[in-house]
Amino acid sequence: MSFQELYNKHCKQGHHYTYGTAGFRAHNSVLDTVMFTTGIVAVLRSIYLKSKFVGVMITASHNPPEDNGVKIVEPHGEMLVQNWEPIATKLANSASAGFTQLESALKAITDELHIDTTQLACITVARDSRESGPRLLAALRAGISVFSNVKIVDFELLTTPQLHFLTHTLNSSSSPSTVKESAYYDHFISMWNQLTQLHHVTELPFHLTIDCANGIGADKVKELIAQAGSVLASSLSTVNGKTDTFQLLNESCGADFVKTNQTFPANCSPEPSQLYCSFDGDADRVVFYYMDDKENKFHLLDGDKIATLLAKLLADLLHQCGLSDTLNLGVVQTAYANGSSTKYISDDLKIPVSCTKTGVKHLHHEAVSNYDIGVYFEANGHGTVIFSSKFVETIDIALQETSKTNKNKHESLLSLQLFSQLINQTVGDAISDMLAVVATLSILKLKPEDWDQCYHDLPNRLTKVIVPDRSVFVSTNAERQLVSPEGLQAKIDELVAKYPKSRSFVRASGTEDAVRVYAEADTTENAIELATKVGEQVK
Ligand code: NG1
Ligand code: ZN
Repeated sequence: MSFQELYNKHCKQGHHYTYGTAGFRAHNSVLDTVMFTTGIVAVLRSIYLKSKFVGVMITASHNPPEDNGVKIVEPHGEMLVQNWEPIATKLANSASAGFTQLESALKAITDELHIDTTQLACITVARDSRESGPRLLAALRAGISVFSNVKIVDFELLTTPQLHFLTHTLNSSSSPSTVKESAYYDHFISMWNQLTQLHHVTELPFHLTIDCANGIGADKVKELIAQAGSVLASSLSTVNGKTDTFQLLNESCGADFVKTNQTFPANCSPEPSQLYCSFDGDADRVVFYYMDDKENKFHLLDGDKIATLLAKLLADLLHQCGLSDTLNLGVVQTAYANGSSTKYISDDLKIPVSCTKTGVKHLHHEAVSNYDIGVYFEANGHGTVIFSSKFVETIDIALQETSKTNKNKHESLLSLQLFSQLINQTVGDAISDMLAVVATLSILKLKPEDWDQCYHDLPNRLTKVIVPDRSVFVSTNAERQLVSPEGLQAKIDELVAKYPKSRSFVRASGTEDAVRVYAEADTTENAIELATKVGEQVK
């Protein structure tokens, strides 16, 4: 089919698209056009990067089943570089205006970037379990097929982090044609086995129930458990794994539901002191929780608790190797991190902590720029740990120099090395993060209550306000202060001053047409009152 025929078949006019925090996301019915143009963008990006594999993931993560979305993955697994986001937006909105507009926008871009569209493009694609996935994938593939010299690796159903990992693996491999989905399981199971064997972990200190949000993570984590062997198979089980009942996706379950409602998901019968976790719809986020044995209350162990647990283990290991002054470790958070966690990291762990704008691409960037070991998590459970090339070289050299007679140091060095591989460094990954947390708790022999003891969350409230135009809410200082609308920040400051230990901020969501209000304070009543009063100022 010609370019125009493909366009006519898949594109509709009239919708306005924006590349948001997590790519394009909307109701599936308006997404065919943007799938088509995202296919084109991926091809251009691959050619621009000298035929490296560029990934395209079709998912709407924690959003409702009828939504969908698409995001582009860079060759080494990062999110699309920010200066290409306007290109993606431009092509989508040109296509939405008409074929001629799309054609001329494409020409303007290829001319400006000197992209020869006859060169080879290499693309990986995958989708989550949504009903609209196959149709949208067809639109995406049509966009890709506008170009004749393309190699596509279609992984079909994957979690988002699997696609990031496999895209990176393909680009690093000398024989890309041999890279299959199994490379993901082989890698993480091998690291898990080596790390836990080194620490003589023969059983977990709890049973872990995984709520899979009825999403693609269910099939993939089951596959991993089945292949992993007895320690995991005997201590892990899954609920909410109905991937093929589309309307159940994220319904009363999943990481977003648990974090927002601070309660157990559907189909989970909690037992005291056992551990639970929830993935989101595309398994790039995870939060943990448990029920205590005294009051049978729900306790959330969110992204902040994950970050502190991992940062503490890594700091201890660095100390045991005598490398605390050589390799710098830091934690990156957003304004949504609970104030108690920030205080605990800096005052008790004495680890530097920085704050960035919402969206993992910002946290990732900050971690790469500042730290040899950068632990970054959003409070909602989206995050990972990244390790610099200096870290890799330093550990390699130290391992060679440390004779096995210094057994403790050798073990700590090896633990650091294995840990850096057990974490999916390309992007936050519910499965890999879960393995890292479970390994840490098993090595340190911690029960859920022990993990929870490190600090106590300040009571907090996150609400959403629908406004006529969220673009007027412009913030600064890592989104903690508003510069517009004029005068609003002063009113927020006035309200905050009235409550002990309080903090509140307002920002426009990057994924929903709404403004978010966050407040924390000394008591739950005060946090709710503060969020309500700030919310009233926003309307
Ligand atoms: P927005 O809608 O910009 O607040 C939400 C989450 C982010 C991130 C993105 C991407 C909160 C408060 N915000 O962003 O942390 O996960 O979605 O999915 O949780
Ligand atoms: Zn997600």
